[in-house]
Amino acid sequence: MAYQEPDFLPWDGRRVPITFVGGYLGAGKTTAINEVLISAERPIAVIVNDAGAINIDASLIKRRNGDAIELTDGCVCCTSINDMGQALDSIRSRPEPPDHLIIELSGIAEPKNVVPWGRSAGFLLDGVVIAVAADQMLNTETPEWIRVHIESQIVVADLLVLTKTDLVDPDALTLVRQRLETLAPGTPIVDGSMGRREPGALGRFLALGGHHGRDASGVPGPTLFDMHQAHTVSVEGPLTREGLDALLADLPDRFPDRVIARAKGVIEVVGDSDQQVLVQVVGERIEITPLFDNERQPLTDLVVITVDHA
Ligand SMILES: Nc1nc2c(ncn2[C@@H]2O[C@H](COP(=O)(O)OP(=O)(O)OP(=O)(O)O)[C@@H](O)[C@H]2O)c(=O)[nH]1
Ligand SMILES: [Mg+2]
Ligand SMILES: [Zn+2]
Repeated sequence: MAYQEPDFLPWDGRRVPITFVGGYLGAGKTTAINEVLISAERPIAVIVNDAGAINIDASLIKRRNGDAIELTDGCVCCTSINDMGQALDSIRSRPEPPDHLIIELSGIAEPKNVVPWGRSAGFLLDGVVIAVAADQMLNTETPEWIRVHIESQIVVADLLVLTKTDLVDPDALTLVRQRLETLAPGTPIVDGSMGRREPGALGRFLALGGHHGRDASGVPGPTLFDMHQAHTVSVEGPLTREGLDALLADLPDRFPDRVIARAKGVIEVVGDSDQQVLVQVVGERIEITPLFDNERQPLTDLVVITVDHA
């Protein structure tokens, strides 16, 4: 049965502003949200939708903030719509409202499908932030249907956050900015990249002042969930660093007819000193980050999201 929204208003009619954060797989949504949480000095609730079977982003956010609700194994804009309703219900049933709610969408979500939730009982839509990875925009190998999807996310944005500008040269960056300006004329663009953040850029996440982004309903949306597949690659016991490198190097061979868009996991590496690492794969880039002892979290298998490049 479809989710039924309650018709009462909690909190004496006070409404909690919602910021949706979208952007393609691996664009840098969680990284930016964590940065916002670090600098915000008020209670912010977060809902994180991870398309794979394990919600690694939620644990990354809980490490910073503690107030994260997980929506795992599906996409809130299509396959897990009821889960979104239930997550909002659980916030709505709290005696005290949070000051703000940030909802990280899955990388394959069409933000225009979820924007109406921002207007449901007890909430108000503050706006839509879209993270855009500069290197992804310049990648000429991205299939057309993914490009169309990324562009339809950009169109609905109230704020565009450029990420990974550290990975591209200045001339290329100018091209990316021009492309964004053409797709979404007048939409503010800030550089939110690691190490290059414009002062105050991410603070704007919590002060968008309403949704003005274009309604993208005229843009045809492919059914993205069908084109992406989430897999779990089991990780047997702690690995040596060489074992981990080999596992990652062999990953593409496990999916012979598909291309890996994203993978992540928290894995124990044994060696001179045992350590947990966060493994992040975006396209061909692999990032392995050792976790400090106080960041230890439950180990996971590797969640891999592949796309059909045919
Ligand atoms: N060089 C560079 N790497 C970045 C930047 N922002 C994010 N990353 C890296 O990109 C990878 C993905 O970042 P996330 O923040 O997890 O991206 P996401 O959009 O939340 O990913 P999904 O939720 O899986 O779609 C991680 O390895 C980050 O460290 C940036 O500005 N520069
Ligand atoms: Mg994320
Ligand atoms: Zn969806």
